[in-house]
Amino acid sequence: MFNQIKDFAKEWEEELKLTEKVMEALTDESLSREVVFGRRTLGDIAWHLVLSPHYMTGLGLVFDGPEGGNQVPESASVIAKEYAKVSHALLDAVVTQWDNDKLLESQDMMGQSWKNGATLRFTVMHQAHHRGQMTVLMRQAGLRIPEVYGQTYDSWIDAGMEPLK
Ligand code: NI
Repeated sequence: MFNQIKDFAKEWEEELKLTEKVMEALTDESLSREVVFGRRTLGDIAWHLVLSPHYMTGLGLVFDGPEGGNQVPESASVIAKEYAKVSHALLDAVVTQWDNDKLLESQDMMGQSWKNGATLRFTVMHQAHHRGQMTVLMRQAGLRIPEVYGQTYDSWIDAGMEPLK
């Protein structure tokens, strides 16, 4: 739950930078990597993270959604570009259209009454959850994964150290 717009802004800005790094590490070929046969792909999950900030327009925030709507692009660079746009647009919308009082107002979310500050917290956590799914699929696809909350196998090797198990 966020009680202050500035707290959300600071955290979302940090989180969107981490997500941008992950998005920028995607390749076109990697997008078809599936969680299990016939289920969501890496591209589906990445695009879900592009679409999800825009769900906040259902709570009255006004900003543009990604180009292409629900259709997952075949280009990793398009996904990364659209993510950067929409994640910054959400940030701008919250900072310019809501105030601290607005965070305490409740609205319907998935059939429940949630304070707007709680919905923003969910948005941050939801992104971290799917970003974690992405990095596993990216590793399985043979990609180098950027550091998110700490060092990766590759950065330990680069540092001349024994990677942690
Ligand atoms: Ni989701």
